[in-house]
Amino acid sequence: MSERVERQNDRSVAEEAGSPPPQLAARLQRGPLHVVVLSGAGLSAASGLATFRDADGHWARYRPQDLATPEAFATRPEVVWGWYAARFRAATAAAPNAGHLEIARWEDRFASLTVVTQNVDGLHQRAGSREPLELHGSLLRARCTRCGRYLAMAEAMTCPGTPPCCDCGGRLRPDVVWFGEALPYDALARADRAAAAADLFVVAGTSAEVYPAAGLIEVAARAGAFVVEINPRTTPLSPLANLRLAGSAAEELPRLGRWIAP
Ligand code: BV8
Ligand code: ZN
Repeated sequence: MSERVERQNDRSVAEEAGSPPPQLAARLQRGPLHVVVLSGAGLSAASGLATFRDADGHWARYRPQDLATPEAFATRPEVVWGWYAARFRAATAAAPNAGHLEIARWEDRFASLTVVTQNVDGLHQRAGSREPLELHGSLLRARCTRCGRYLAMAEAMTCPGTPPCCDCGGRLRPDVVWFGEALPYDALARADRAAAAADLFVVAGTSAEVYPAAGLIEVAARAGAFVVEINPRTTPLSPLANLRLAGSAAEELPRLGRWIAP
């Protein structure tokens, strides 16, 4: 395994001039890359959307078990629905930032690019990423707990009741994955395969605390991928990073892009 490079903000003169750190340069010389990006709430912070575990994040104000579990929805459906409806309005009012746009620019620039996200805000799609794997579902969709029908969140919010009801009388819920719920099988299987085959694995804006999503970083590192972590703070999986860019994803992703997809 190549040596770990712990980097804070010490930008060498070469880097400032635009050339990549030596370990990354060596990897880039090996030829076409299979690239995987794993994003978390920190990527959308620069778009004005709250993260979960930062000091000003959702979990600083609420307990996850009160809002992001099936039990919470069963006992206080109107509170859970209200929280997701507010986050849906915030997400639709937000705009993709330079980090989302940079990742979208990487489409068709590598042997393969797999965008995997824990985010449910839909900003990758709006930035132009063709098919992000949404491991935790999407705020932009609702589904019926009785007949399983899917509908756009915007439409669901016009249905009667709080939470709104489906035509069949069933209760509608946000189409997101709560704690204790299984991730979508196909998205997770594709993400796992991509991580195991990755040459370059870019982790942007995640605390790496939620599994099985965070486990993808371990899969990639074990398979020999060059791991780049973009986060102003270290995480439990920082030791697996070959390169850490300690800053905002909105700035560090374009900087990384100048090195890997000039
Ligand atoms: C499951 C709903 C099984 C959607 C969320 C193994 C070990 C330990 C625990 C478990 C395990 N396996 C399963 C578990 C239990 C649990 C879990 O992981 N618990 C943890 C907390 C201990 N996992 C589950 O329950 C999962 N389900 O495994 O089911 C199963 C199998 C079969 C059948 C039945 C069941 C489900 C996990 C999904 C839960 N849903 N939310 C929503 O409302 O959004 S979790 C929530 O956390 C969000 O989805 C979010 O995406 C996710 C991860 O958070 P992050 O995105 O990382 O955000 P966070 O705030 O934490 O961090 C932000 C980071 O950004 C910070 O590091 C910060 O420094 C950085 N940052 C800030 N600003 C910037 C920045 N970075 C860059 N630029 C910036 N500007
Ligand atoms: Zn229904």
